[in-house]
Amino acid sequence: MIIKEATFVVSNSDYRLCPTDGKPEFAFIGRSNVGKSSLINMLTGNKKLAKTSGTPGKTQLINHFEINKDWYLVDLPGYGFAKASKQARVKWEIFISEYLVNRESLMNVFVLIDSRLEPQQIDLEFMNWCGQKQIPFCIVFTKIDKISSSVLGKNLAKYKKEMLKSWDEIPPVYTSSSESAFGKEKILNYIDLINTSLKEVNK
Ligand SMILES: Nc1nc2c(ncn2[C@@H]2O[C@H](COP(=O)(O)OP(=O)(O)O)[C@@H](O)[C@H]2O)c(=O)[nH]1
Ligand SMILES: [Mg+2]
Repeated sequence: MIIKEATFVVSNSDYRLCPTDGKPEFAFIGRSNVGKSSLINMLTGNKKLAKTSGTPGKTQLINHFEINKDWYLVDLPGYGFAKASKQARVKWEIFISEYLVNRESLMNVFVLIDSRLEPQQIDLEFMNWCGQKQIPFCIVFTKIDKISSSVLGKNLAKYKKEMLKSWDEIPPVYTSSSESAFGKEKILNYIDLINTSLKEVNK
């Protein structure tokens, strides 16, 4: 799939105020600084679309980007940044969980995980929560340009082992680099597959 057009539409903290045209959407979530905004920019080939930052916790809202006038990419605020107050964290949990649970046009969540790290409790807990709520998700291991392929292989194996403690099956797994655009085609193909099957169903 080729992205010809990517436009910022709206930012807000209430899923009820998100676009109401029912076009399918795909959201990106993960720890603050994991590379969500960079991945959206890499996928769309527009470095300025989603604001990226060296300072964790900058994206505080649900941001909708319309793609090819046909579907949405959604940039979500990051979880788990140490500097946020408990109050801010609770507020985050409420509006994001409301969005994830209630948003009917949400087709898939891409859970981003820093490929350099050992399995993190917060990511495992979030994925378990998605499982409980029956929210479909894939994993994207980000920033693979920063490690060797052998370390990447080891880290992926550790993650899979950890996940198999609570899951019968591992969800689809992708690896990405926003620097080299590695992973772009596979991730876009996955989105395209879902969009195409939706169109078949709605014919
Ligand atoms: N080397 C490298 N740096 C990345 C990659 N993705 C993101 N970054 C950097 O990581 C930092 C956080 O990225 P950002 O997209 O703002 O993360 P977000 O908070 O999850 O949206 C920025 O300094 C990015 O340039 C990647 O694939 N490779
Ligand atoms: Mg961001």
